[in-house]
Amino acid sequence: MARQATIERKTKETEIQVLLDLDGTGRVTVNTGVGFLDHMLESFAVHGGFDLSVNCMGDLDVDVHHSAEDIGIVLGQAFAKALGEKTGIARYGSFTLPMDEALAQADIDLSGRAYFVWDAVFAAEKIGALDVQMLPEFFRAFATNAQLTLHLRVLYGDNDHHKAEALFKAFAHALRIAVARGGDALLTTKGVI
Ligand SMILES: [Mn+2]
Repeated sequence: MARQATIERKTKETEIQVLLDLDGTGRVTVNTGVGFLDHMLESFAVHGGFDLSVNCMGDLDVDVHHSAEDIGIVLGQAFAKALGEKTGIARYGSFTLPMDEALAQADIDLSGRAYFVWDAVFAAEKIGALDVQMLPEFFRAFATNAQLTLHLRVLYGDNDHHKAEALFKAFAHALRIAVARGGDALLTTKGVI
């Protein structure tokens, strides 16, 4: 069965369309109005092996807060919908990814329970037009709406662009491992995840 989903969400702050295919080939179209966020989401899709289309018309005249958070919400919803019943998936995924001097780590359990742990320090307040404070907000929104346990760490690094990009790529690779299908079993003693 195809593991794909389309979600549209419209509020007074943002209007977002997301198309996600977990078994894609890295076909990516991202237009959020925030260049650095486009760059991160494109990296996420390519490294996750996903097809991804994101369109966001947000109130960027206020700031990037609503757009970044709401994209996290809709992406998380699309992920949960695309993943479906979880039969046969690896469930767990961990990946440590270097980018030059920076090292980032992502650990995932597609547990059905939303939990988010963030351990990262950045030097600047912004990367491009993206407020660094919105990085954990984006990932928290994704984890909450996808109902997954997500731990993200930057172990070390100097350059904020590298640290953020290493995080998105580590997240993508960990997710790719967790959603990989290997059989018909549901990896739980509980009967449901
Ligand atoms: Mn880059």
